Amino acid sequence: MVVLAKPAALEQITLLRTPEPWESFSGVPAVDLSGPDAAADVVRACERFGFFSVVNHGVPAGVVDRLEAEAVRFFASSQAEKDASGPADPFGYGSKRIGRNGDMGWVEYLLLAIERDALSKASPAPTSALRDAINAYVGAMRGLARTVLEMVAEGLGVSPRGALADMVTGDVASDQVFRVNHYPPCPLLQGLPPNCSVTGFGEHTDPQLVSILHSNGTPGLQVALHDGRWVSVPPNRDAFFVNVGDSLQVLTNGRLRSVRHRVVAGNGLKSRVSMIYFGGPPLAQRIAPLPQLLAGTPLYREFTWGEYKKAAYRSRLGDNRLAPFETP
Ligand code: GA4
Repeated sequence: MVVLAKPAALEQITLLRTPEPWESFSGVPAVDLSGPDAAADVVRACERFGFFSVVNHGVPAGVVDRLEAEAVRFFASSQAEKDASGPADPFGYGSKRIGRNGDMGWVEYLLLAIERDALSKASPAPTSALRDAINAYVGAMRGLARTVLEMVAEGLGVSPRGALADMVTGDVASDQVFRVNHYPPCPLLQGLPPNCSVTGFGEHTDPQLVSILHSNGTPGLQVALHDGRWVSVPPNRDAFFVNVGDSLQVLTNGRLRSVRHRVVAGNGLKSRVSMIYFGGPPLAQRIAPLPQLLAGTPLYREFTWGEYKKAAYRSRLGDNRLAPFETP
């Protein structure tokens, strides 16, 4: 982090030193979901990084392109039109403010609740074209989340194979969230050193089991490796990126660890647009290390997803939210 005199509009947003181009990380595993070793590859990637991309995922490009185009259209509309869908408390349009506890970023977004396979009534989409595009996209993400979680279970030897996937895409209504982020270039960075970036979305881990991200091929996403080093993730429009979330960390008794990640905004020409599906379980779901994965002592005490979610929404973005749930 650098300390510099900065424009007033950035006062509450942290400036970062951008990794140099050679710090762009070529080691993010790309898992071929259609390959014979996919389950083992998924688990290996989850263990090493808590983060990987998936290719040959079967999601039609049209579903992605359609939502991206609708999202671009929405973010290009007037501020008054966008504000009519806000504030994001908890769902709707938000700008710069993230959560309720003072976190700020150079980002605007739509944060929406999903009920089963469609936008919930608590989160009306600004236009019917956007709503239809989101519903089609979320349907595809549920399928992808199911595949990935089944592979995690298979690769770890958890049975039945659907044990984890059912928590997110099973019969009981689960707690799924969908977010579309827009990171415009930051003109206020002009005049500051060229390797200076502004925080788009501050570092954090995702509380759910799994998150699936797609971006429009613009850089900005960074992940923390297990040794604490931050690296830039090379963008790939044709892939989806999967994050291990805190709940999966607990269920696997820490064998898989949630990945700390963040987004930096630069002063380049292109906006970054990302869309993220967060797969959480039903509120009443008990989260505890799975007996099948418990060789020694449990690292976490049991809690419900509702309990964890409540605690998460009281925390700051960068907090270690699992610490209070660790066993002594
Ligand atoms: C991080 C992952 C998801 O984007 C999110 C975020 C949520 C929000 O934006 O309202 C939180 C954040 C996220 C974790 C801690 C709390 C809640 C902002 C924040 C400071 C939608 C989620 O589920 O948790």
